[in-house]
Amino acid sequence: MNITILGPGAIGSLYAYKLHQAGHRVSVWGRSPQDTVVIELDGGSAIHFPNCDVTSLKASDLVIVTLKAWQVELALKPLLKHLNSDAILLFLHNGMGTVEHLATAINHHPVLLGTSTHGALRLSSSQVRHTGLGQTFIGPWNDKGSRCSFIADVLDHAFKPVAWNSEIQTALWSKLVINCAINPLTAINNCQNGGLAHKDYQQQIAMVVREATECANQVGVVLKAEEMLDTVYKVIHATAQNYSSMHQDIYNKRQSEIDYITGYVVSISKRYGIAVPTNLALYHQIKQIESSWNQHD
Ligand code: KPL
Repeated sequence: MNITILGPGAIGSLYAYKLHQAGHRVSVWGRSPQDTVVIELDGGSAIHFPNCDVTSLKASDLVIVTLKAWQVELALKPLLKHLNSDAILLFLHNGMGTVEHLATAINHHPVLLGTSTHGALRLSSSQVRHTGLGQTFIGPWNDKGSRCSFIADVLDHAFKPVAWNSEIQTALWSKLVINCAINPLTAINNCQNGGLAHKDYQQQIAMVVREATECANQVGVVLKAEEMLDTVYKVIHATAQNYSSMHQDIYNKRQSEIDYITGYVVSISKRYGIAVPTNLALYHQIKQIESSWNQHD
């Protein structure tokens, strides 16, 4: 397939590399001013990808959006005019709430949403390390998307395990709860995901999970708090060496995805009148860190 990765950060680079290795024609669309982006995964050989190449974009059968949630709307809108109307859009980023903003602009495309628990770390402008083996679920956002389950097989062949999930909202909420529990805490406490296994965080993690799960239940997504807590600890252990994406953003003083992770839960809690004090406190802590840069830099 002709595939464009919009946002070749750590996770985007991982997919670009694996899809290229599986024989697809992959290009990337990133911020680099160069015509080519070089990616080396886990010390393997360097692969050169065309970057910001309109001809490749026009030929794309599949566009995988791996941007930060807050970048999606601004970056994707100007590119839509180049895409064939059959081009499949797969949104594969942390957090929720982005696609709703683009609904009218993208609804004529088959649209898929996905979620992944892989961990990846960018070591330099070209080197990427796969730090945590995870799994990917993709599923339909619209009717045209529901006819594209073959994309799960394509991705699974390149980068196992990928599964089709027609109830993708449940998978997205499940990932959202995981991110609400791990991301702000690792960023605030400057630790790897594994650091959260310490008993000091036990109560806070349990509260975050309980509150976020209640919000999911209110919007009709059935998740059980106890099962979610179990899953959160599994991810903490499986990605113990990983620095969460929010840790990496805050550490490097880059805008985080807090508005689309904890902020999304807070917005749902307001809509339904649910108390989410632990999530709200973490939300404000991250916002405070972010605004402190603007004041001092
Ligand atoms: O999604 C992640 C992230 O860092 O954003 C997890 C699963 C927590 C892995 O680090």
